[in-house]
Parts: sequence; C-alpha cells; structure tokens
Amino acid sequence: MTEANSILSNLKVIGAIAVIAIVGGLAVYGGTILAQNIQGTPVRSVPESIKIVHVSIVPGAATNTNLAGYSPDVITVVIGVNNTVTWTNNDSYPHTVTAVNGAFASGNMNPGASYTYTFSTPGVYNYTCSYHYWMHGEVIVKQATAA
Ligand SMILES: [Cu+2]
Repeated sequence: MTEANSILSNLKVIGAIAVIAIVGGLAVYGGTILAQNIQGTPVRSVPESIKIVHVSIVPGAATNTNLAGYSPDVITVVIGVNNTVTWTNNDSYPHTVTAVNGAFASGNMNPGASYTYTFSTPGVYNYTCSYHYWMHGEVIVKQATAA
C-alpha cells in the first residue's frame, strides 16, 4: 500500500466513525422526544432532598420555654411535590411530634431519632410535643395546582 492510499484508507475509517456517531446521537435525541410525546409532559426527575422537608427539633427545646422547639416551626408543603416531612430530634432530651387534631403522632423520640409522615389531605396541622407544652409547630398542606 502506498503512503497516499494509506492516508486515504485512514480518512475513510474516520469518516465512517463520524457518521456512526452522528446517527447514534440523532437516534438518542429522537428517542427522548418520542418518550415525552407519549407521556404528554416532559419527564422530570426531582431529587429526594427536594421531595422531603426536614424539620429539626432544636437543641434546648426541652429547657428553653421561649423556643418553638421545631425549626422551621412553620412549613408549607404541596401534595405530590414535597408532602413528606421528616422531623429529627437534635436535642439531648426525648420529644414527640404530636398533631393537635390527632392526624399523626410520632410517639417518643429519643435524641437522634427521626419521624417521617406523608401528608395527603390539604389543611393546617398544628402540632406540639407531648412532654413540653411550649413547643409548637405548624404544617400547611396545599393541594397541587392544576397544570
Ligand atoms: Cu419536647
């Protein structure tokens, strides 16, 4: 094989690889569009950290009567978006998360313990700690707005 033929041969191989890459890329792109059309809406991926709302039972909640004890003490969640709430006891004393209307109750939560509840009914949920009357929090649950 002459040097010229060798270069020509190499160019053909490079060209073939480029064509394969371009066609492959279009196929992937086309597949994405097709999936979106079938479902009617683009597929959205929501990280778990956004779906779950975290509330801390703060250090000092058991002894400082000026503290709500929960932080943030008022949260708003939207059904289907972020309607799961996890409370974590970051204090060095036991606490509870107890709904005034009885909708949910964690029971005893030792230091470090977590309690998770998923809201499915819109409304305003006031809650307190069974052990410390001054502790209070509120979860406002909203229906997802129509698209
Ligand atoms: Cu408490």
